[in-house]
Amino acid sequence: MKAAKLSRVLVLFIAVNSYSFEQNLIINVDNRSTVSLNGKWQVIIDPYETGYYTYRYDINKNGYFRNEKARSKTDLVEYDFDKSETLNVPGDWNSQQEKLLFYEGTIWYKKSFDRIKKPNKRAFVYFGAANYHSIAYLNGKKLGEHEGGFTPFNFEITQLVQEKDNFLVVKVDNKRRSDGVPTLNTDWWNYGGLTRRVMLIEVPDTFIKDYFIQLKPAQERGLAEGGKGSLKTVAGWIQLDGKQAEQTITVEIPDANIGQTFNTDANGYAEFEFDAELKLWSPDNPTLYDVTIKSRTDSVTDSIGFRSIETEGSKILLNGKPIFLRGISIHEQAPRSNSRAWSKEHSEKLLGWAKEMDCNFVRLAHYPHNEYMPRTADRTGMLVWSEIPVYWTIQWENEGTLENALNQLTEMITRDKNRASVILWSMANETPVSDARNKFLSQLVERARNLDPTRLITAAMEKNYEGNNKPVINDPFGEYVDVLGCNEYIGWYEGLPDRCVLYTWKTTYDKPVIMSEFGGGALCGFHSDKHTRWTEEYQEYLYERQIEMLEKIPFLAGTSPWILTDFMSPRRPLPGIQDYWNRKGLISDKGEKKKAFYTMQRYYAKLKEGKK
Ligand code: GCB
Repeated sequence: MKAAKLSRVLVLFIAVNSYSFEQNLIINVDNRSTVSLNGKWQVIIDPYETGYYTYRYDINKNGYFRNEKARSKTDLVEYDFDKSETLNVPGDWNSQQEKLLFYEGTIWYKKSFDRIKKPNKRAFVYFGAANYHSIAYLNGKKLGEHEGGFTPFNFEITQLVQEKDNFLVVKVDNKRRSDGVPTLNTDWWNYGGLTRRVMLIEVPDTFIKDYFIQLKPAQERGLAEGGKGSLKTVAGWIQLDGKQAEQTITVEIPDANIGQTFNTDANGYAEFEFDAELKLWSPDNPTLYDVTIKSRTDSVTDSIGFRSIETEGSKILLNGKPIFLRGISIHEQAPRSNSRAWSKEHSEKLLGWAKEMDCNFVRLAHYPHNEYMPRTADRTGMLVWSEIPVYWTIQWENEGTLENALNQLTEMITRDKNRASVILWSMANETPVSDARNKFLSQLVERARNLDPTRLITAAMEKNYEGNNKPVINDPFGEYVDVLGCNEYIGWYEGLPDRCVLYTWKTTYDKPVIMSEFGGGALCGFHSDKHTRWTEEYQEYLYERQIEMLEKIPFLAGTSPWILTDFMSPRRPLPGIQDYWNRKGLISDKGEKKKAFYTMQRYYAKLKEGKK
């Protein structure tokens, strides 16, 4: 696997060249030896960053990270974590205190802990995500920084951690930035804080840090005559971290009678390939195998499904057979809550609702969701589109912005590349066409293909017009992707629902198209005639008309309407209707299903029966 090797080189390259981006991500943290640091953390709200800058706006060497205390009655210390209020971790701060609902700035978090030291073990602190920029310190020493609010990162603390009275301080800043990813403008709540779990991970001196185990990608299997090549070859690589780089590794899949041995090289890296008789993973049969990787010093088990995903003309093929993606878009909004989702229960509820609608596919918008989502999708049988927040008007010509986007992409793929559910990596959403944007996005595609040659690449794009009622999908970025996503709001931002049926769609690409967004707003419980905006009847009518239109698009390979549930957005102030919620959910913020939910459910039931 040449591509995998290249990716490893790329990852190492970033690690040495970029101070602020931590690339030594440990994967599959659920199956490691860990200690949770979740729970109450002491916090200091610091809108002026007094704990970081001096009054001359230099970085303060005596910042809050030192966790100082006044030790005598004459001492002047103007903060005290231990007398400060607390916030729950994981959790956004906005939904935990009314005064923080609209807060955008810095909050300092502190957690104290003891740790029993064990010989020959290394320790890491792992953050599931922190939005947006964070700096972590242990016992007064800086561990590192991280930018990007939706991907995990970890820092090694082996040398710094003590048996007693450790204090971990994290400065989290969710100020929006014009050069950020996303940039200043989004249609979702800018939830700040340690939004996902935090834990200590304990590993042996030399440990299995990362691995990639999937069916060999289509292009490498080759097209066997009359078919799509063998679906029996497993291929991948393993990366050790530590001094004992050269080791013998075993990959075991007991339920498939597999036990294969390989040797890692002087960099702790091994590629492998072997044949196996496997029950293929699919939404109808989400078979997962326990895969155990053993080295002399470490052992880690994962639950992995095996399936292929490829395209042929305008069709998407799962395990060599055409599949229509009956999808729904989902934001990481916790069910029946004004907070960001983070737990296994949240993911089970959200994906459970999608199942109830007869979906086999979800678009996880507009950023990588917490790891429970793809894990739950793996278990319950749901195909996944996963994307990075390259949204709307990113600074296309800014090298730092590109580096940041590449890094978020790398972290997303690193974490989820062994999830059978994930079939599509999406590079961007509704970005305005320009040469600079095409160049930026094509570099993301190159990185994604290098890191993961097994999945399809997509992006949610916009349509153009070739004449009256003649939309055409011809975004030049379409050249680079395998599957075209198209967002359209006919009947909501563009005319009234009846307009849909006049449209004849065209594409300039012989590639599958997913209608990655369509929809309209409705306040649950607001009823009137179907021409009254914001009613459930209007939304239902819009969906009916959309479906009529979609059924006539020959190259359509899937749909993921906007959106499963209402979600919070500062761009949606209309009193009595929105109250800072985007109301395009098919399910309300209270968990009630709107009429259009059932419209989609009926459509998908029909498609499923027809096995389109
Ligand atoms: C879009 C965006 C999505 C918005 C949605 C809307 O096109 O991709 O992020 O939330 O429209 O509701 O307007």
